[in-house]
Amino acid sequence: MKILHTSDWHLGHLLYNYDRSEEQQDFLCQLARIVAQEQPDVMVVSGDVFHYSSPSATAQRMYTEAILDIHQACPEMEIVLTAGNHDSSSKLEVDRKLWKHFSVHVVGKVEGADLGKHIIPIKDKGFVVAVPHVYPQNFPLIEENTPREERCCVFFQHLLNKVKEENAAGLPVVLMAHLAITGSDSTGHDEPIGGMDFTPITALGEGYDYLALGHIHCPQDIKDNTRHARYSGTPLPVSFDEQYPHSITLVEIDKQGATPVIRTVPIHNPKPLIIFPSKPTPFEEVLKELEGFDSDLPAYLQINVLVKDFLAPDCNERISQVLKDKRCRFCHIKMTWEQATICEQLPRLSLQEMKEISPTEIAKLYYQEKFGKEMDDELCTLFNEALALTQMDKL
Ligand SMILES: [Mn+2]
Repeated sequence: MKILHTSDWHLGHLLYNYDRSEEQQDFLCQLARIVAQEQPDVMVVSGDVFHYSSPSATAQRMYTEAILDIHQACPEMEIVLTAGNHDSSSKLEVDRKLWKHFSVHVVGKVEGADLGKHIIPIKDKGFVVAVPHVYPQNFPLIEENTPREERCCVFFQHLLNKVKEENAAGLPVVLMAHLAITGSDSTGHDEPIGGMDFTPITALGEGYDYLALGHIHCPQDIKDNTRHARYSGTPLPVSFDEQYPHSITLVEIDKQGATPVIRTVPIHNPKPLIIFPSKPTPFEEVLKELEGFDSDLPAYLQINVLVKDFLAPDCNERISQVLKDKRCRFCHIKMTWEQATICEQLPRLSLQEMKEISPTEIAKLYYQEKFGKEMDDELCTLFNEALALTQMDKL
């Protein structure tokens, strides 16, 4: 079985309010060309098809037309799409029945009553077990009295047991999931408040030949002695932190139990996300260097500024002025302080120590760190007055 594995398209994503349909459309065309050339048996999209749970009409049209084009590029190929945490699981399923006519299987929701929808036979080649994103507390109850924290594990193993019954011929099995696996590299990833939930790979059960993962944007193989798992990563960067090559993954599995042969096909981004300059640089120098920036490159720019005391209030306009005849787009300024700030210093204090010193002491520490001298009496008095006012508010 030959599998094209991709995920995290984030269609409709706006980067600092800039519309990205052009490069997203470009990626989808590249994908259709890869499909035409490779003729896979199945294409799996492991979640985060859209960036917003209510995608714009443009994003939805782009999706529909692209899936039809991809289907045309290889009519024999099955397509399996699952919902990620960014997608609306029910909206993705709206056209579920319609898509079946084009060999497209959309799995948005997990419902305890219909487990059959997660198991998709790929002609006489193999099986795909498609699991969309599910919050750990929301896995359905399969066996009576299963504690909540074990329901994920029971659910995955139940599906894999079910596929085993159907798979008398011993064909390869691909499992799809959209979650963060313990031990995966999530550097630069947007973490939700309260941190990311990590699931050990063992919780996803046994009985598959390849685990096609989505959610983590950095492409990577998951190291495990007995299992073969991979994040295909984003085909296009979603943030400036994704400074690594982007690709889709092709997997070939001869037979059940065989080691999958994995390779990647790079995706070219016509509008790269560039951190400029590569190292934090004082603002006036940045402006000079920007003058020499390639006028024809339609890149998005994060401006990397080294700040001594403060940034002038007109710095955004001055950058825009320098870039006005160029094709690149200014997104934002990333500031790096020349001196370590209190944020880097204070973690040395434990929570208990923080509680024991007064707000004025913390302010003095901050001032000392930031400006390299002691806070003067006048500033101390002002600070105490402001503090007294906020405390009166609390009463
Ligand atoms: Mn994602």
